[in-house]
Amino acid sequence: MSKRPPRGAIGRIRVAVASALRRAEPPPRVVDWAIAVAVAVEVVSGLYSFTRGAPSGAWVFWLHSAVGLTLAGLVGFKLYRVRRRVTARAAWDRFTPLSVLQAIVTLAALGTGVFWVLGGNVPVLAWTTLNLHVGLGLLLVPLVLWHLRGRFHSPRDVDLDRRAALRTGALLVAGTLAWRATEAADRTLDGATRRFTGSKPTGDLYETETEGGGFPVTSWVADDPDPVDREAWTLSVRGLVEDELDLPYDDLAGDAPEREVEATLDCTSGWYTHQRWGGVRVGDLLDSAGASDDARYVRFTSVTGYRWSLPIEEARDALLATHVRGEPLSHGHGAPARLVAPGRRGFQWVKWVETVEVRERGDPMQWLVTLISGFE
Ligand SMILES: Nc1nc2c(c(=O)[nH]1)N[C@H]1C(S)=C(S)[C@@H](COP(=O)(O)O)O[C@H]1N2
Ligand SMILES: [Mo]
Repeated sequence: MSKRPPRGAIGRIRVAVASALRRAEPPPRVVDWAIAVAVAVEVVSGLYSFTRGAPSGAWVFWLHSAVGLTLAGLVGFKLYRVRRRVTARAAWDRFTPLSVLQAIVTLAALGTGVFWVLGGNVPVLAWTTLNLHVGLGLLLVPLVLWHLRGRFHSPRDVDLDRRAALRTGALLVAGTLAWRATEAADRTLDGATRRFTGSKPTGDLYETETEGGGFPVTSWVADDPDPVDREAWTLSVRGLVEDELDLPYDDLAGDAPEREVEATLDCTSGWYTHQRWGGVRVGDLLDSAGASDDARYVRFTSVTGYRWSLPIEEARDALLATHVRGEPLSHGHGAPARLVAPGRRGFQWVKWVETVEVRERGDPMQWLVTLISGFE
């Protein structure tokens, strides 16, 4: 190949950019390992973020954004480095198709994340772009593991000297600055209506699916019971209590709810709604039943089996809601009663609650049960 001297201003800029990029690029194996680590951080922080609904958890979302944009830079370097191995068919080996697929999924995961943050949403069937982002991110786990099987270099071979470490650190700084820039861009484009969780206010997200209080009815996967008959239903309070209770609807709600609270329902599909909820304070229920001193957790179980548990102090302040905006709950929103757990994400707000159980331990199986609830 012959190298011609660059001509004109554009040529000179191109050369300057190329040489700056060359100076910024960490060594290949450092890039590869940094990608693996960044993907791991993204998957863990992304999943962990599902459990953060109060502003004290905002750092998880910041970390996820900054590392995500750093990953974009790393992937850029990597794709540039291997471009010839992909474009020349003769250079393909049996792992190349998988690598190409991995590159596509990675770019799609990053792209949907950034698109969402900038206010975009193109729903596909029941999926928001945020759901799609989560799905693509999770798909990366098996792909990266498989890729490591085919292209593994021991971390001991990684030439992470001072300079490589500085370059990698500089990329992280660039990723963080890029994240600040997307936040600023979002404020101008979208008026910063997103919560720190990334969720957007409802109304326009799912115009067709609103019912009752004017916010979406969302059920996790296949949980879709028949309407619960208020007259036949009772709320059972069980477990570590002096007196087990079976409360009919009228004892719970009477003519008007005992207590009203304002709380934000924030679904991991990416929407939130701030509502006034009416019902009974769970602490009052526990006091009527006489919760034991050994009690540490309270578990709320739906007629469908879907369930969640909260540490007892938090549970006491939660609400078993029968009303929203002064109206009895609609079926879709969990009538006769649903959990309102301020500071928790929507999937933890169990609908159609029929049992409240006072327990000594938490319930690790609840994670699995919520995922598969409704598939019988
Ligand atoms: N029993 C049961 N409770 C549930 C769900 C479910 O599928 N089954 N979905 C959860 C999810 S993911 C969310 S976001 C909220 C949605 O509440 P809404 O339908 O009133 O908006 O309910 C939660 N409670
Ligand atoms: Mo949700």
